[in-house]
Amino acid sequence: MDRETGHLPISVQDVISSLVWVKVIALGTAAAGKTCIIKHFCEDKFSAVYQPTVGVDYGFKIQKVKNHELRVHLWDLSGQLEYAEVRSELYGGTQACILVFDVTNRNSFESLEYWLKEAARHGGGAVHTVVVANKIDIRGKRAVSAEEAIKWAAAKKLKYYETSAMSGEGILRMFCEVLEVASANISKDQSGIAGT
Ligand SMILES: Nc1nc2c(ncn2[C@@H]2O[C@H](COP(=O)(O)OP(=O)(O)OP(=O)(O)O)[C@@H](O)[C@H]2O)c(=O)[nH]1
Ligand SMILES: [Mg+2]
Repeated sequence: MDRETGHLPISVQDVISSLVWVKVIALGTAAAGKTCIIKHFCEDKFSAVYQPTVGVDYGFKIQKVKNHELRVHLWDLSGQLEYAEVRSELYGGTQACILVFDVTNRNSFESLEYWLKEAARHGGGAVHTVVVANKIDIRGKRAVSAEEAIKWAAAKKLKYYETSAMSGEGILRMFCEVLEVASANISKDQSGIAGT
């Protein structure tokens, strides 16, 4: 069989370097729904049983955004404060951050400031970050109004989304918009490097 150089039109190396890899992290108070949001996005599944993330969980999905197939790595960081040291190792190389709170839990909303500060301390401050108000399917128990959360996000210059990991409402749209910005930022960085 002919295996001379040039036999294949594109080398494996060219294919690998043409792939776009995006690292997304999920942050927020324990039980806000980070794992469920990621599970819904990656596997279209939901579990009502709470299994706290021990340190970190991980998800992967190939997602088409604007005709590009993105390799999306989702690092799902535990919201338990005792895992701060584990999280501190995982912020590097991040392109996007979803900051999740539970609309039925006021403390999870009031803790967003803490999560922003933790991310900034570990170099995650400059990444594309959005606020995600989760569990909007639980009507009647809402402890944080959309109006208040939108105002907070706007003051921080962050985009705001509402989701339900149970019904799936808002999840695909949120991830597609986040990935569109993150991948555009990667392209800008790469063209900057090429131009130097
Ligand atoms: N009704 C409803 N329940 C949800 C939703 N998202 C998550 N839950 C439930 O909330 C609980 C916590 O969800 P997780 O996704 O494990 O929370 P987490 O943010 O990953 O928590 P940690 O891993 O401890 O940081 C589970 O019992 C889920 O079933 C939602 O959108 N609607
Ligand atoms: Mg979790």
